[in-house]
Amino acid sequence: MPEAAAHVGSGKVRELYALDDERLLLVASDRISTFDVVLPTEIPDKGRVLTGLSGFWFARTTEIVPNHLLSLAEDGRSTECRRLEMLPIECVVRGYLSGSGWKDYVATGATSGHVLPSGMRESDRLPEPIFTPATKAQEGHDENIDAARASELVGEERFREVERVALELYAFAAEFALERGIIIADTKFEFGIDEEDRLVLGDEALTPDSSRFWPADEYTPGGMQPSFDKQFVRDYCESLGWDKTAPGPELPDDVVAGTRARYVEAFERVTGIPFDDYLADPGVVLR
Ligand code: Q0Z
Repeated sequence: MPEAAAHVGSGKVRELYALDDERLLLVASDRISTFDVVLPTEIPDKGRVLTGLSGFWFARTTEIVPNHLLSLAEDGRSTECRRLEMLPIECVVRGYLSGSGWKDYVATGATSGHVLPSGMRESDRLPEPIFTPATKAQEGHDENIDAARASELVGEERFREVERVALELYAFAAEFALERGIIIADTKFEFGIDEEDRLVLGDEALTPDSSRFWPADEYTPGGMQPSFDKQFVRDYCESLGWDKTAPGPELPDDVVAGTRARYVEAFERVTGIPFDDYLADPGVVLR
């Protein structure tokens, strides 16, 4: 990283630096969060898996929408990107009924204004994918909002554009991943606007941290599905009877190794590229 890069933001597991007025460096750490708490134990190469997967999707979706990626750094965990004016909404697409979508449905029969068929079970596939925007909460959880509220926040024309683009990105990626044995149940995109007023896909995209990845061969609707990547961590934490407040527990070596293997498996299944090839040259995911 250049000496002069100024730190401009921290996420739970990522850091953001300014390279200059037009460029940012997005760095994915090996930290892992579960039940909204960052754990003291890292998962080796997790940040590289997420950065490589995002880069892979960015390279394959440019015909749907331009994105912020300029280059992947040699370290495999850092993305040099264009600085955008980020939209103030989370652009969530759901193909399956889970998480806050399921909660909303149980309470009201709808989520983000989409009235859903009666009798749906947790994790059921939706009749068609739906766009369920949410506010960006500074603290606590994002709140799902309807199209009218999202349109107030970004403008009606921009809302229609992000909805169309987000649904198109999800349809492409969900079909691609399902052919490789992974259900992308839902995903969150973050878009920005460039200096020419064009919509640009930013942040990370279609990773297990911004989406629910489920193993397709274990899909059993009617309850919660195992997470492709984090299930060992969740099961271990549940076995401790931890109250899910910070600080979280240290992870034993076998849970770390099993979780790292699942992240690497997700990378290799989706991309078809051996992870060692990515470590040797991150640019391999862009070709
Ligand atoms: C992304 C975030 C992280 C903390 C701002 N291309 C862009 N242009 C302008 N802003 C952003 C991006 Cl990606 C941007 N975030 C989310 C990431 C640490 C916050 F690594 N915030």
